[in-house]
Amino acid sequence: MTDLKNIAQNFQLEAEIENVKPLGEGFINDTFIITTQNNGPKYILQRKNKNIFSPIPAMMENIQKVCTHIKEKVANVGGDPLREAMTIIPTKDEKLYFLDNEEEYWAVCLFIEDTIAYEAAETPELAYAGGKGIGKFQSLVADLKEPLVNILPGFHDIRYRFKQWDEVLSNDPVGRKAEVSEEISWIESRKAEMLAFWELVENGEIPTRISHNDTKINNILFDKKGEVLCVIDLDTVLSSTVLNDFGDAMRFYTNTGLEDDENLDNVSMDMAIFKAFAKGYLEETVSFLSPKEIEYLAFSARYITYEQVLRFLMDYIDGDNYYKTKSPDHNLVRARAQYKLLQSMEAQFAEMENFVKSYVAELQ
Ligand code: GN1
Ligand code: MG
Repeated sequence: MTDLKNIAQNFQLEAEIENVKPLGEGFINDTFIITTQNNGPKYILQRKNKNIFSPIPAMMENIQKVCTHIKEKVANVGGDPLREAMTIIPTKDEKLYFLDNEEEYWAVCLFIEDTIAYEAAETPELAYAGGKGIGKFQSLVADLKEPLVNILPGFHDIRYRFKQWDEVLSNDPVGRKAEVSEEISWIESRKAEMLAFWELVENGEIPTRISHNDTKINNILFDKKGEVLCVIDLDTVLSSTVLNDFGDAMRFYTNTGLEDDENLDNVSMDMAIFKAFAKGYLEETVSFLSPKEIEYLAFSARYITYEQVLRFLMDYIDGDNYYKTKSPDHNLVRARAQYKLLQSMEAQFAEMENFVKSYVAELQ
């Protein structure tokens, strides 16, 4: 058993450690909360998943660049850089991570008090605030000139995902392929339209900008007034298209069921949530988005949801090597639920597109 307190001791904490306990249910990293004595500051400790993010030191540099940039901008307008941006706590020897004896990487950031992290966008008001939060994040980093290292090659790149997909299907390492032929056809039948979208990113018609790439609602912290205070979980900050962020948020916010709902009747896309998030997002971003980005905003929800069906299904066929799972068919359950959501988006696509168009016209 890893001695978490011992790991935590290596960082520049401002008070004596009281306790280190597990926090949340991320699919990739292991997360803990550090409390300190006499009600001192709290911290988040994470074991970063080196099988996914590589190399971790470069990832931590990326995060630090983004945080430093946001802090400067927040300070310039009289905000609180310790609450409105993540603060990385370095190790006692001034590194952004600690490498333990088992070659595992650990990082610490300051826990921001008096905030709320939601697990679902329960109301349009919350979705509107979330849209503003993601839009504001993108506008804050839009002028960050320092390049980020691409520590996740091909992350939201469907051409790359198809390469992985073809390999996994041809290897069929645990013999699951035959039982999911229908699910495989969901992916195959939509390949062309997804590649056509990604080609616009590849040929620069859709520009590359700094994006977050994992915009689930629990990756932003709200203050007690219901406004977004700070965007967290910056492991996936990359230069890619900002449409990833809009699409991934829609995949998560608009779902009337759970990401892994076993009852597919629960799952559909909630149009009121779509509109509310889109409003908030566009109000913050319309000034810098290009016409092509706006044109493909609604499609990005389908793109990322499709990609997620593919990634869950591919991990199932591969024998569950990527995502943490709670049962042998968990990835398959997730893939089916995400597919139901995708179908609901496809059925409502015209209305999604029309809404974006008309709201942009209103703002301009
Ligand atoms: C992973 O770790 P978590 O839950 O924030 C994944 C996202 C997926 C998401 C599915 C690095 O995010 O891409 O959309 O699960 N992150 C990585 O819920 O693969
Ligand atoms: Mg995350």
